Amino acid sequence: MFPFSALPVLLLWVVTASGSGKTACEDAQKTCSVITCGIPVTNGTPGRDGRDGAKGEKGEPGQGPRGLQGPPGKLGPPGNTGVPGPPGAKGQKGDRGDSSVAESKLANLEQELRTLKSELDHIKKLQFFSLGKKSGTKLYVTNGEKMPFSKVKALCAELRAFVATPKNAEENKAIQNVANGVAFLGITDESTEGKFEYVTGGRLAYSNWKSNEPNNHSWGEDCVVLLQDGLWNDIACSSSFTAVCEFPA
Ligand code: FUC
Ligand code: CA
Repeated sequence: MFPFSALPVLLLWVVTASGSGKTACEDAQKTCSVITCGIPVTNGTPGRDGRDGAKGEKGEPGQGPRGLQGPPGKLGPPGNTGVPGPPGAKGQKGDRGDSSVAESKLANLEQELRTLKSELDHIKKLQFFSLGKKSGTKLYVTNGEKMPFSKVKALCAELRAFVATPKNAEENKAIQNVANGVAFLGITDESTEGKFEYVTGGRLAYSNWKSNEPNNHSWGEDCVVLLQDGLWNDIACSSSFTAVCEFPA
């Protein structure tokens, strides 16, 4: 049994005898606010692993040898259409083909057409001369035949002409000279009795009625004839008189 006065010595012994325990206690005093220093004990089992820390920054590329090249990737989508290329070089001259034969035939036809036009023009001049046709005046033609008015109209139409129709005294005289007899004129009142009009349409611009004509004798005179003296008389369209056709100036 130790006396109370011996207690401080005993504590000092315990502290000096601990060795490494004294050092661990002093280290702990640097970080902990309350440390109970005592006799060192055996370490316990390690605690559980802590949670994963935050992800670190990407490291520098490694220094090791480069790996083998991987397999080729998938085929990509088609690209856009490119701009047109420059025109190719001019080809060689082709063989003499059908088109040149056709062109040759066309040239011959064109020459033939020029010849025909020239001949037609010559024939027209001869005919106009023989008929006494003057430039700028209508041409009146007859075959000397007598026929009803409907036939005169049909005959002139067939010749691409009209029934002779004087629009002034000069034309009236020209028809008179050609007809050499009584000739139908292209004038009737078939549409409205008493109202004489051109067969081609329109009211009369000129007339040369014989005195007391038109009289619509026997109530059936819708056509007009040019008498030998140049005067006009209304007459039945069914009667036959000389056919005179008129061609434009
Ligand atoms: C006159 C004419 C008639 C017919 C008759 C014979 O009366 O007006 O149109 O020509 O003569
Ligand atoms: Ca009459």
